[in-house]
Amino acid sequence: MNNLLTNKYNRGIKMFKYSKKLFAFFAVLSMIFVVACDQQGGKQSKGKSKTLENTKKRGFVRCGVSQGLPGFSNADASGNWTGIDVDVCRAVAAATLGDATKVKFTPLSAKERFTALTSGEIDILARNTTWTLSRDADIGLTFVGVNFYDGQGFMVRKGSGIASTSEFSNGTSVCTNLGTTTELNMRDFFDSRGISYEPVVFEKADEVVAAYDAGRCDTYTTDKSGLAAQRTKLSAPDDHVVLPETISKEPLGPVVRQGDSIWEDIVRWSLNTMIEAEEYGVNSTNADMMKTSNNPAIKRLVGAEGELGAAFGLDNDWNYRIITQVGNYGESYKRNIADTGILPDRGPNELWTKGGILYVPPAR
Ligand SMILES: N[C@@H](CCC(=O)N[C@@H](CS)C(=O)NCC(=O)O)C(=O)O
Repeated sequence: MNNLLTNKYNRGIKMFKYSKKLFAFFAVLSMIFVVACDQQGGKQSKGKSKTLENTKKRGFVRCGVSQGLPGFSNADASGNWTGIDVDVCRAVAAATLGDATKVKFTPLSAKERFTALTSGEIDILARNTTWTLSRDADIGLTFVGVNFYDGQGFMVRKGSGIASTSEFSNGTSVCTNLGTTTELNMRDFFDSRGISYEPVVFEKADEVVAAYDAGRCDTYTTDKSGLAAQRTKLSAPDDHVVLPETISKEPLGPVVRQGDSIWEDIVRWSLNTMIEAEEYGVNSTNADMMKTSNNPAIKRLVGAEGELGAAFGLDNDWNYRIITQVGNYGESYKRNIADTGILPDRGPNELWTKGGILYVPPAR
């Protein structure tokens, strides 16, 4: 009996010693973990971003754009890119490299665009891309905001006599782009109405335009901004009309790879700066003067107050450079979309203070 007790006692002591060691082991492990996490946190807040470091080393921002969509991203005969999507990349170049011209644009089809970003060929995708749940969540991508609120529509020949999508009949042939939300919405639209249709789908937008122009389909469907832009490329633009219905929501915005939250923030706040600058009436010509404004929100926007760049590892003039070199959102919209006759009316892309839905969190 005594022996039994002694044995039990000895085992108890052993267990106690063992669990003390185990406890010490886990305590040390969790301390290492805490320190590591803390360093990670420290690194993040000091603005260490691999993408930013590589961009600085390389000397230019790598930006994926469309293969040519007037108003959004379009190259002229000498290879100069313009458009509101182009301006997002220029804003990031102004913020990070001090020069809005330091951007390499890679034209991508709708099908190619996401792989170009996830494979590391580009660091920003600014290509009239719709923010959807599956794109945002499933494929290693993160949408940083919206630079154009759009919706899908249909264009027809005026001679067809069709004035509304309710007049589409069985067997309607529809031209559109491969790898787009457009394709999916088109299917939902016709299927839910029980109308049979014939998709005529191409990878390149120019092939879609050419097919529609040549009469290979009854209607052309894409984002309404896309229809307005592509209409200018048709042989007789005035012979075509965009139907009034909008069949989907297409919030278009820049996208980055998942996993570099500082780079994500830089792109997000570069876009936000352009929008907030318009809200506060700060533009490319008055930004200098605004440095002495008595409104602290304006002073922060032009780098005269606060230290907003520090969180990204940027200097304090990052936002001032965006505004002076690229302009505010309104200037970009006017230059690229309104003055070019694509969509003179801002519609939902007006500021929230003027009846639109453009609303960004405050820069403070
Ligand atoms: N917003 C839609 C459609 C994007 C899209 O690729 N649209 C075509 C038709 S407007 C286009 O951009 N074409 C220009 C090009 O491919 O260069 C999406 O994200 O899927």
